[in-house]
Amino acid sequence: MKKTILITGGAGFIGSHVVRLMVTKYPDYRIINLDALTYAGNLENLRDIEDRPNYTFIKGDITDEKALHQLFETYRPDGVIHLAAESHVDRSISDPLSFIRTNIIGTVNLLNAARDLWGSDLNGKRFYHISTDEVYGSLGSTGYFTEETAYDPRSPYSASKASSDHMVRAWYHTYKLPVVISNCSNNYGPNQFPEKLIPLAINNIRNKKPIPVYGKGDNIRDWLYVEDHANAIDLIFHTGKIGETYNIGGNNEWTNIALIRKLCQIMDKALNRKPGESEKLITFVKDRAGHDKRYAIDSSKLMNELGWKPSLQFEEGLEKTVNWYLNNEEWLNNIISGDYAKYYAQQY
Ligand code: NAD
Ligand code: TDX
Repeated sequence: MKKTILITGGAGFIGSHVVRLMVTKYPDYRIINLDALTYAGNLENLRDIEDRPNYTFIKGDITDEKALHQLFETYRPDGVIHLAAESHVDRSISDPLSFIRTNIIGTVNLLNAARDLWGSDLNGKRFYHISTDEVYGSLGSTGYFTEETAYDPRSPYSASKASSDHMVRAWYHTYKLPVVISNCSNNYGPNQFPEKLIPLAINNIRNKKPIPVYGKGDNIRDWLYVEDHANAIDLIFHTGKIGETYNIGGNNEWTNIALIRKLCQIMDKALNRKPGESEKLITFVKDRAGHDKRYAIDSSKLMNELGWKPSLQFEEGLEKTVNWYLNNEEWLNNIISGDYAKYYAQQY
């Protein structure tokens, strides 16, 4: 049977990789990409696949309950892969309400729309919610987040994602909606908006501007190449068990300062600069409020039960990412010449 899959947030960073994977790997699926095209949404991310016959883009906002119900009635999706969100921690500190609206209310609207369309006809139906490891809070120097770790979100962003995870589980238990959830660590790769650490640093190094490092640069993140996340999403969507949660991570922990130094080395080479030249741009700035110290994910459930494993070594992934940004300067210049400049001036 031909399936219709609704992907929300497909014009964003991770969503665009998921849309591309689904459209090209499953020509029999009809892929509907619903995205509000906020500052983070960019249809340039999907230019190469936009003419595929199994792909449809719809500009729409998940906070618009009525429009969402109409869309579900019209396209009657069998599956939902929900990525639409406000995703940047620093923006959540200055404007928490937009995170509450999209991440919590938007998610509940989607859950209701799926529940109302599917009713008791749940055969082949699935609602897949994409979430983050930040819901688990902050680790000390040892230990890992597992699927059993208690939720302890610290930022308005992570609290809104934690809340949406709880809503998804509530719809599973209360309305028997066939849900699955995954919580992933920090992603990096092509198409990431340059407010996030890695593309921000690449952009600033390229323009010989200071690289802002929060606090002492000793906070730790676990980095995963975005296509490895997209592959995990494909696997979990098709083979994950209903009602279950899967953690996804790269087993790849870096302090921010060590990561920035590595990036500087790669950029020196790529731009034919003298070794050590880009490192001079490193500038320590005021720490992020409530800055989580360390994230580290235990993905053994996903690896052992579903057979997933990341494909790229970090250095290789970083080089690919640097090359993508340097070869797509127009993409980057279009972003940094718009509202981004205003945002950046307020941040640093
Ligand atoms: P992003 O900010 O790059 O993209 C978000 C997309 O959602 C954009 O295209 C935007 O236009 C769209 N959107 C925002 N509000 C909307 C609304 N109200 N209605 C419809 N569309 C809307 O985000 P990302 O980094 O690609 O993250 C995607 C998802 O993955 C999010 O749910 C995020 O919490 C989760 N996640 C991200 C990471 C990461 O490292 N980036 C890690 C783990 C989980
Ligand atoms: O300029 C910067 N300087 C800096 O030191 C920025 C933008 C960040 N940082 C630090 C803060 C973090 O410790 O780098 C680390 C990474 O920061 P971000 O790229 O903003 O990511 P993070 O806050 O860890 O959250 C990301 O990973 C989990 C995504 O934005 C979330 O959407 C995802 O859920």
